[in-house]
Amino acid sequence: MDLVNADQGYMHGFEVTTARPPFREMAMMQGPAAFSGAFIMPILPETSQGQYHRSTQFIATKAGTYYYICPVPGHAAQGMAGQFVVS
Ligand SMILES: [Cu+2]
Repeated sequence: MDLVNADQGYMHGFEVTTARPPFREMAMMQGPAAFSGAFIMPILPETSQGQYHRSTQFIATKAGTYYYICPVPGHAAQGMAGQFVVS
């Protein structure tokens, strides 16, 4: 999984979590990463020097419906989240 932060104003990260919506302000505290490595710490916003990016690899070891969220406080609560289905 590659995360590129093309946002010029905010940090963003990535996590596939065991938590389920509704997500609160501190959504990253509602549950651990669903799989080992399914987490990218928030990365800095885009600057005039370019975009920050980070990668991770993980294996989704158990079928089910999970959610991906941005772990920056408030972002998942504002909708920066979605379903992640493993079949
Ligand atoms: Cu975010």
